[in-house]
Amino acid sequence: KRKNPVGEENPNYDFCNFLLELAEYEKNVSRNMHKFSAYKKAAATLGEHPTRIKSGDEARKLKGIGDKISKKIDEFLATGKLKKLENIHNDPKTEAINILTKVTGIGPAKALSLYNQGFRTIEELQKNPESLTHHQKIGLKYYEDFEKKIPRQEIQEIEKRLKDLIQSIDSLYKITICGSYRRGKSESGDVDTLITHPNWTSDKVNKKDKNPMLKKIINALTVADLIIDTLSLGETKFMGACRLDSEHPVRRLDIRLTPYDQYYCSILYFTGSDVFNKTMRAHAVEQGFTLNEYTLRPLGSTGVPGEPIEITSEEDIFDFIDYPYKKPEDRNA
Ligand code: DCP
Ligand code: MG
Ligand code: MN
Repeated sequence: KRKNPVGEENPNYDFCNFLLELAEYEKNVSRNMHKFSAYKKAAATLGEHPTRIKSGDEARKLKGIGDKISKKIDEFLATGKLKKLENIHNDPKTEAINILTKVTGIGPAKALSLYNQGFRTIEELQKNPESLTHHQKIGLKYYEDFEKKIPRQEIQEIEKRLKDLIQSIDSLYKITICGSYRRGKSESGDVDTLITHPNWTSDKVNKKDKNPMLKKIINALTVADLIIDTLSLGETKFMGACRLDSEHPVRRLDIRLTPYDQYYCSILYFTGSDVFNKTMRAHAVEQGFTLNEYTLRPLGSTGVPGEPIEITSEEDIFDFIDYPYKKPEDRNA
Protein backbone atom coordinates (compact mmCIF):
# COMPACT_ATOMS: atom_id res chain seq x y z
CA LYS A 1 0.00 0.00 0.00
CA ARG A 2 1.47 3.33 -1.07
CA LYS A 3 0.90 6.79 0.30
CA ASN A 4 -0.73 8.31 -2.76
CA PRO A 5 -1.96 5.60 -5.12
CA VAL A 6 -3.30 7.06 -8.34
CA GLY A 7 -6.75 5.69 -9.21
CA GLU A 8 -7.52 3.62 -12.29
CA GLU A 9 -9.58 6.43 -13.76
CA ASN A 10 -6.29 8.15 -14.58
CA PRO A 11 -5.07 7.08 -18.06
CA ASN A 12 -1.49 6.75 -16.78
CA TYR A 13 -2.22 5.45 -13.28
CA ASP A 14 0.00 2.36 -13.56
CA PHE A 15 3.04 4.40 -14.60
CA CYS A 16 2.32 6.93 -11.85
CA ASN A 17 2.10 4.22 -9.24
CA PHE A 18 5.34 2.49 -10.13
CA LEU A 19 7.07 5.88 -10.17
CA LEU A 20 5.61 6.77 -6.76
CA GLU A 21 6.76 3.44 -5.43
CA LEU A 22 10.25 4.01 -6.75
CA ALA A 23 10.15 7.50 -5.19
CA GLU A 24 9.26 6.07 -1.78
CA TYR A 25 12.08 3.55 -2.13
CA GLU A 26 14.61 6.28 -2.88
CA LYS A 27 13.38 8.41 0.01
CA ASN A 28 13.03 5.72 2.64
CA VAL A 29 15.57 3.05 1.82
CA SER A 30 18.28 4.45 -0.49
CA ARG A 31 17.98 7.91 1.06
CA ASN A 32 18.66 9.51 -2.35
CA MET A 33 16.55 12.66 -2.27
CA HIS A 34 17.48 13.74 -5.79
CA LYS A 35 16.11 10.52 -7.22
CA PHE A 36 13.11 10.79 -4.91
CA SER A 37 12.23 14.25 -6.32
CA ALA A 38 12.84 13.13 -9.89
CA TYR A 39 10.44 10.17 -9.59
CA LYS A 40 7.83 12.24 -7.80
CA LYS A 41 7.97 14.97 -10.40
CA ALA A 42 7.69 12.47 -13.22
CA ALA A 43 4.70 10.82 -11.54
CA ALA A 44 3.03 14.22 -11.11
CA THR A 45 3.64 15.08 -14.78
CA LEU A 46 2.20 11.78 -16.00
CA GLY A 47 -0.69 12.08 -13.56
CA GLU A 48 -1.68 15.39 -15.14
CA HIS A 49 -1.26 14.14 -18.72
CA PRO A 50 -4.72 13.83 -20.31
CA THR A 51 -4.07 10.82 -22.54
CA ARG A 52 -2.50 7.38 -22.22
CA ILE A 53 1.25 7.42 -22.88
CA LYS A 54 2.11 4.86 -25.55
CA SER A 55 5.92 4.80 -25.44
CA GLY A 56 8.97 5.95 -23.55
CA ASP A 57 9.74 8.30 -26.42
CA GLU A 58 6.39 10.00 -26.04
CA ALA A 59 6.93 10.34 -22.29
CA ARG A 60 10.43 11.79 -22.74
CA LYS A 61 8.91 14.86 -24.41
CA LEU A 62 7.16 15.77 -21.15
CA LYS A 63 8.62 17.94 -18.40
CA GLY A 64 10.73 16.07 -15.87
CA ILE A 65 10.99 12.80 -17.79
CA GLY A 66 14.44 11.84 -19.01
CA ASP A 67 16.14 8.79 -20.52
CA LYS A 68 16.06 6.57 -17.43
CA ILE A 69 12.37 6.99 -16.73
CA SER A 70 11.40 6.70 -20.38
CA LYS A 71 13.30 3.36 -20.53
CA LYS A 72 11.35 2.18 -17.49
CA ILE A 73 8.11 3.08 -19.24
CA ASP A 74 9.21 1.02 -22.24
CA GLU A 75 10.13 -1.92 -20.01
CA PHE A 76 6.78 -1.70 -18.24
CA LEU A 77 4.87 -1.50 -21.52
CA ALA A 78 6.78 -4.49 -22.92
CA THR A 79 6.74 -6.79 -19.87
CA GLY A 80 4.00 -5.45 -17.57
CA LYS A 81 6.54 -5.09 -14.75
CA LEU A 82 9.88 -3.60 -13.70
CA LYS A 83 12.90 -5.65 -12.71
CA LYS A 84 14.03 -2.94 -10.32
CA LEU A 85 10.67 -3.00 -8.55
CA GLU A 86 10.62 -6.81 -8.40
CA ASN A 87 13.96 -6.74 -6.62
CA ILE A 88 12.70 -4.08 -4.23
CA HIS A 89 9.59 -6.15 -3.46
CA ASN A 90 11.71 -9.17 -2.58
CA ASP A 91 13.96 -7.23 -0.25
CA PRO A 92 12.94 -7.80 3.41
CA LYS A 93 14.76 -4.68 4.59
CA THR A 94 12.77 -2.51 2.19
CA GLU A 95 9.56 -4.13 3.32
CA ALA A 96 10.31 -3.55 7.00
CA ILE A 97 11.34 0.07 6.47
CA ASN A 98 8.23 0.75 4.38
CA ILE A 99 6.04 -0.59 7.16
CA LEU A 100 7.84 1.18 10.02
CA THR A 101 7.91 4.60 8.28
CA LYS A 102 4.14 4.54 7.98
CA VAL A 103 3.98 5.43 11.67
CA THR A 104 3.87 9.22 12.00
CA GLY A 105 7.07 10.44 13.59
CA ILE A 106 9.13 7.46 12.40
CA GLY A 107 11.35 8.69 9.59
CA PRO A 108 13.71 6.63 7.44
CA ALA A 109 16.64 7.02 9.86
CA LYS A 110 14.64 5.83 12.89
CA ALA A 111 13.15 3.02 10.80
CA LEU A 112 16.62 1.85 9.80
CA SER A 113 17.76 1.89 13.42
CA LEU A 114 14.64 -0.05 14.48
CA TYR A 115 15.28 -2.51 11.66
CA ASN A 116 18.84 -2.99 12.89
CA GLN A 117 17.44 -3.69 16.38
CA GLY A 118 15.35 -6.46 14.85
CA PHE A 119 11.96 -4.79 14.43
CA ARG A 120 10.04 -5.85 11.31
CA THR A 121 6.34 -5.18 11.94
CA ILE A 122 3.91 -2.78 13.64
CA GLU A 123 2.91 -5.55 16.05
CA GLU A 124 6.51 -6.01 17.18
CA LEU A 125 6.76 -2.26 17.83
CA GLN A 126 3.49 -2.26 19.76
CA LYS A 127 4.89 -4.94 22.06
CA ASN A 128 8.14 -3.05 22.66
CA PRO A 129 7.57 0.68 22.24
CA GLU A 130 10.21 1.72 24.84
CA SER A 131 12.60 3.39 22.40
CA LEU A 132 9.88 5.53 20.79
CA THR A 133 9.21 9.24 21.37
CA HIS A 134 5.82 10.54 22.55
CA HIS A 135 4.99 11.52 18.94
CA GLN A 136 5.87 8.06 17.64
CA LYS A 137 3.88 6.32 20.38
CA ILE A 138 0.77 8.35 19.49
CA GLY A 139 1.42 7.52 15.84
CA LEU A 140 1.49 3.86 16.78
CA LYS A 141 -1.66 4.17 18.91
CA TYR A 142 -3.70 5.49 15.94
CA TYR A 143 -1.73 3.70 13.26
CA GLU A 144 -4.74 2.09 11.57
CA ASP A 145 -6.94 5.19 11.63
CA PHE A 146 -4.13 7.44 10.37
CA GLU A 147 -3.74 5.16 7.35
CA LYS A 148 -7.33 5.89 6.32
CA LYS A 149 -8.11 8.77 3.96
CA ILE A 150 -10.54 11.46 5.15
CA PRO A 151 -13.58 12.05 2.92
CA ARG A 152 -14.18 15.67 1.93
CA GLN A 153 -17.51 15.79 3.69
CA GLU A 154 -15.98 14.80 7.01
CA ILE A 155 -13.39 17.57 6.66
CA GLN A 156 -16.25 20.01 6.07
CA GLU A 157 -17.79 18.92 9.36
CA ILE A 158 -14.46 19.22 11.18
CA GLU A 159 -14.02 22.66 9.59
CA LYS A 160 -17.38 23.78 10.93
CA ARG A 161 -16.58 22.61 14.46
CA LEU A 162 -13.15 24.23 14.35
CA LYS A 163 -14.65 27.53 13.23
CA ASP A 164 -17.42 27.48 15.83
CA LEU A 165 -15.06 26.64 18.69
CA ILE A 166 -12.22 28.99 17.71
CA GLN A 167 -14.47 31.91 16.85
CA SER A 168 -16.23 31.58 20.17
CA ILE A 169 -12.87 32.43 21.76
CA ASP A 170 -12.57 35.47 19.46
CA SER A 171 -14.82 36.12 16.48
CA LEU A 172 -11.99 37.84 14.59
CA TYR A 173 -10.06 34.60 14.07
CA LYS A 174 -9.92 33.67 10.40
CA ILE A 175 -9.70 29.93 9.72
CA THR A 176 -8.85 28.25 6.42
CA ILE A 177 -8.47 24.55 5.70
CA CYS A 178 -5.56 24.20 3.28
CA GLY A 179 -3.62 21.17 1.96
CA SER A 180 -5.16 18.69 -0.44
CA TYR A 181 -8.64 19.72 0.74
CA ARG A 182 -8.19 23.24 -0.56
CA ARG A 183 -6.87 21.76 -3.81
CA GLY A 184 -10.29 20.19 -4.22
CA LYS A 185 -9.32 16.56 -3.56
CA SER A 186 -12.21 14.23 -2.74
CA GLU A 187 -10.23 12.77 0.17
CA SER A 188 -7.20 13.86 2.20
CA GLY A 189 -4.54 12.41 4.45
CA ASP A 190 -5.01 14.99 7.20
CA VAL A 191 -6.66 18.31 8.06
CA ASP A 192 -4.34 21.28 7.48
CA THR A 193 -5.70 24.29 9.30
CA LEU A 194 -4.40 27.83 8.99
CA ILE A 195 -5.43 30.42 11.55
CA THR A 196 -4.78 34.14 11.66
CA HIS A 197 -5.98 37.12 13.64
CA PRO A 198 -5.93 40.79 12.52
CA ASN A 199 -4.36 41.94 15.79
CA TRP A 200 -1.46 39.53 15.52
CA THR A 201 1.17 40.71 13.05
CA SER A 202 4.79 39.75 12.38
CA ASP A 203 6.21 42.75 14.24
CA LYS A 204 4.86 41.07 17.38
CA VAL A 205 6.38 37.67 16.63
CA ASN A 206 9.98 38.28 17.58
CA LYS A 207 9.20 39.92 20.88
CA LYS A 208 10.24 38.01 23.95
CA ASP A 209 6.68 37.60 25.24
CA LYS A 210 5.31 34.14 24.77
CA ASN A 211 2.25 34.07 22.56
CA PRO A 212 -0.52 32.14 24.33
CA MET A 213 -3.00 32.26 21.42
CA LEU A 214 -2.39 28.82 19.96
CA LYS A 215 -2.21 27.11 23.36
CA LYS A 216 -5.58 28.65 24.28
CA ILE A 217 -7.08 27.42 21.03
CA ILE A 218 -5.70 23.90 21.45
CA ASN A 219 -6.95 23.83 25.02
CA ALA A 220 -10.47 24.81 23.93
CA LEU A 221 -10.49 22.20 21.16
CA THR A 222 -9.28 19.57 23.62
CA VAL A 223 -11.90 20.47 26.24
CA ALA A 224 -14.54 20.20 23.49
CA ASP A 225 -13.20 16.68 22.79
CA LEU A 226 -12.42 17.47 19.15
CA ILE A 227 -8.67 17.17 19.77
CA ILE A 228 -7.93 13.92 21.58
CA ASP A 229 -4.11 13.78 21.51
CA THR A 230 -1.15 16.08 20.89
CA LEU A 231 1.90 15.01 18.91
CA SER A 232 3.63 18.38 19.30
CA LEU A 233 2.68 21.91 20.28
CA GLY A 234 4.72 25.07 19.81
CA GLU A 235 3.76 28.74 19.68
CA THR A 236 2.75 28.64 16.03
CA LYS A 237 2.44 24.95 15.16
CA PHE A 238 0.31 22.15 16.46
CA MET A 239 0.32 18.53 15.31
CA GLY A 240 -2.15 16.12 16.77
CA ALA A 241 -5.15 13.84 16.59
CA CYS A 242 -8.80 14.82 16.33
CA ARG A 243 -12.12 13.04 16.02
CA LEU A 244 -15.64 14.22 15.20
CA ASP A 245 -17.13 11.59 17.52
CA SER A 246 -16.59 7.96 18.47
CA GLU A 247 -18.32 6.84 15.25
CA HIS A 248 -15.52 8.37 13.18
CA PRO A 249 -11.86 7.37 12.85
CA VAL A 250 -9.18 9.42 14.59
CA ARG A 251 -7.70 11.94 12.14
CA ARG A 252 -4.40 13.78 11.87
CA LEU A 253 -4.86 17.49 12.48
CA ASP A 254 -2.21 20.13 11.72
CA ILE A 255 -2.74 23.71 12.84
CA ARG A 256 -0.59 26.73 12.07
CA LEU A 257 -1.06 30.16 13.57
CA THR A 258 0.25 32.75 11.17
CA PRO A 259 0.72 36.54 11.49
CA TYR A 260 -1.91 38.53 9.62
CA ASP A 261 0.57 40.16 7.25
CA GLN A 262 2.00 36.75 6.29
CA TYR A 263 -1.34 35.07 5.73
CA TYR A 264 -1.17 34.82 1.93
CA CYS A 265 2.36 33.42 1.75
CA SER A 266 1.30 30.96 4.42
CA ILE A 267 -1.88 29.94 2.60
CA LEU A 268 0.05 29.47 -0.60
CA TYR A 269 2.61 27.27 1.13
CA PHE A 270 0.12 25.25 3.16
CA THR A 271 -2.11 24.62 0.12
CA GLY A 272 0.73 23.00 -1.81
CA SER A 273 1.19 20.61 -3.35
CA ASP A 274 4.76 20.12 -2.14
CA VAL A 275 5.86 19.63 -5.75
CA PHE A 276 4.00 22.77 -6.82
CA ASN A 277 5.67 24.75 -4.01
CA LYS A 278 9.11 23.63 -5.12
CA THR A 279 8.41 24.60 -8.73
CA MET A 280 7.00 27.97 -7.75
CA ARG A 281 9.89 28.76 -5.40
CA ALA A 282 12.39 27.88 -8.13
CA HIS A 283 10.54 30.22 -10.49
CA ALA A 284 10.64 32.97 -7.86
CA VAL A 285 14.42 32.63 -7.62
CA GLU A 286 14.74 32.87 -11.43
CA GLN A 287 12.80 36.12 -11.22
CA GLY A 288 15.04 37.49 -8.48
CA PHE A 289 12.83 36.77 -5.46
CA THR A 290 12.88 34.44 -2.52
CA LEU A 291 9.56 32.91 -1.49
CA ASN A 292 8.78 30.89 1.63
CA GLU A 293 5.83 30.23 3.93
CA TYR A 294 6.30 33.64 5.57
CA THR A 295 7.26 36.21 2.96
CA LEU A 296 8.15 37.14 -0.60
CA ARG A 297 11.36 39.17 -0.69
CA PRO A 298 13.39 40.59 -3.57
CA LEU A 299 16.93 39.24 -3.90
CA GLY A 300 19.54 42.00 -4.19
CA SER A 301 22.46 41.76 -6.63
CA THR A 302 24.48 40.08 -3.88
CA GLY A 303 21.75 37.50 -3.33
CA VAL A 304 20.76 38.96 0.04
CA PRO A 305 16.97 39.12 0.53
CA GLY A 306 15.47 42.60 1.00
CA GLU A 307 12.42 43.67 3.00
CA PRO A 308 9.23 41.61 2.58
CA ILE A 309 6.90 42.79 -0.17
CA GLU A 310 3.42 43.77 0.99
CA ILE A 311 1.00 41.11 -0.19
CA THR A 312 -2.79 41.48 -0.16
CA SER A 313 -3.88 38.31 -1.95
CA GLU A 314 -2.55 35.00 -3.23
CA GLU A 315 -2.73 36.41 -6.78
CA ASP A 316 -0.29 39.16 -5.73
CA ILE A 317 2.43 36.59 -5.16
CA PHE A 318 1.98 35.10 -8.64
CA ASP A 319 1.94 38.60 -10.18
CA PHE A 320 5.14 39.74 -8.47
CA ILE A 321 7.14 36.78 -9.72
CA ASP A 322 5.42 36.83 -13.12
CA TYR A 323 4.02 33.32 -12.80
CA PRO A 324 0.63 32.56 -14.36
CA TYR A 325 -2.01 32.34 -11.63
CA LYS A 326 -3.18 28.87 -10.78
CA LYS A 327 -6.32 28.14 -8.81
CA PRO A 328 -5.78 25.74 -5.88
CA GLU A 329 -7.38 22.90 -7.90
CA ASP A 330 -4.68 23.37 -10.53
CA ARG A 331 -1.82 23.06 -8.06
CA ASN A 332 -1.84 19.30 -7.74
CA ALA A 333 1.40 18.79 -9.68
N1 DCP B 1 4.38 21.13 2.34
C1 DCP B 1 5.51 21.41 1.57
N2 DCP B 1 6.63 20.63 1.71
C2 DCP B 1 6.65 19.60 2.57
C3 DCP B 1 5.51 19.31 3.36
C4 DCP B 1 4.39 20.10 3.22
O1 DCP B 1 5.50 22.33 0.77
N3 DCP B 1 7.74 18.85 2.70
C5 DCP B 1 3.18 21.96 2.16
C6 DCP B 1 2.49 21.57 0.87
C7 DCP B 1 1.43 20.63 1.32
C8 DCP B 1 1.03 21.23 2.65
O2 DCP B 1 2.24 21.72 3.20
O3 DCP B 1 0.37 20.56 0.40
C9 DCP B 1 0.32 20.27 3.57
O4 DCP B 1 1.14 19.13 3.78
P1 DCP B 1 0.50 17.68 3.83
O5 DCP B 1 1.62 16.74 4.14
O6 DCP B 1 -0.67 17.66 4.73
O7 DCP B 1 0.10 17.37 2.30
P2 DCP B 1 -1.27 17.50 1.50
O8 DCP B 1 -2.33 18.16 2.32
O9 DCP B 1 -0.94 18.15 0.20
O10 DCP B 1 -1.70 16.00 1.17
P3 DCP B 1 -2.46 14.95 2.14
O11 DCP B 1 -3.83 14.75 1.59
O12 DCP B 1 -1.64 13.71 2.07
O13 DCP B 1 -2.47 15.54 3.51
MG1 MG C 1 -2.73 17.49 4.20
MN1 MN D 1 -0.56 18.14 6.96
